[in-house]
Amino acid sequence: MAGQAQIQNASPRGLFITLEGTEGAGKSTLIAYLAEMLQKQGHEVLLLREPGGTEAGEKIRGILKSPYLSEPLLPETELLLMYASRVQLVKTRIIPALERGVMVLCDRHDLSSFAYQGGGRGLPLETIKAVRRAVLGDFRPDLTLLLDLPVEVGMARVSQRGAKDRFELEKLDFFKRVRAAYLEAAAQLDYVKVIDGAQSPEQVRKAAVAALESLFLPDNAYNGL
Ligand code: Z5A
Repeated sequence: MAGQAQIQNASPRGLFITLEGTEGAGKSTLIAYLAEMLQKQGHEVLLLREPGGTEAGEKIRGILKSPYLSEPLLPETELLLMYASRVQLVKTRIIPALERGVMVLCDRHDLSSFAYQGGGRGLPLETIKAVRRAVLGDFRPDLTLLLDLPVEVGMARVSQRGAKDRFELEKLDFFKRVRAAYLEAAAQLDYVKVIDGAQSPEQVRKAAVAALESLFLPDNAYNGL
């Protein structure tokens, strides 16, 4: 961490930074590094994950990840549970923290729904956008780091883990559709920065820090948030 550029936020409002990617992309690894870096630089940091992060959200996470449901969850049910968890987190944790100047880092957010429930499960994007608009309005991250890598590489990284959850039991094709949907969405959203997640951890960290620094460049649309 020596020699790291100082991430300065001139505004009293905090920044909302989210990490996205398919399984084993390295989100949890990177988010822990970024949280520590920002804390060492004197920022107050709130580390969250989706689905989850609140009492209700963690219970919803349990339902969503359980491989033991005797009746399959409909894609629509899955989508609404994701947004139920998300809106609870955004309104009770994220927005109040941003208003206090806290740097909020979240492992997955909205883009996951477009990738998994849209690309993976095949729900129409208009349905997802309508749910999003209804509960979150215009709220969105200041920066999303999408760790992109071939799904086989991510799967190989996590292959030694024990019992699989409901998502991890999906086939390769599902995750390929998820990856494609992520990249398609990223191409249309200027706050999403795609990082090659197949690089070494050190290279991934450098690219992520550069993206954070770019939030504060004078010509950046989000400068001075
Ligand atoms: N989901 C959804 O469908 N819709 C939604 O709206 C939301 C979520 C919000 C949550 O799973 C599931 O919910 C998720 C999508 C769905 N399911 N899937 N798949 P989760 O939170 O339990 O799991 P995850 O988000 O997929 O996390 P993960 O599998 O642990 O991946 P990761 O956090 O990106 O990876 P990691 O733990 O940082 O790294 C994995 C391993 O690779 C680990 O051993 C590291 O040491 C190693 N690693 C990390 N970086 C590198 C590099 N650069 N090189 C080599 N090795 C590395």
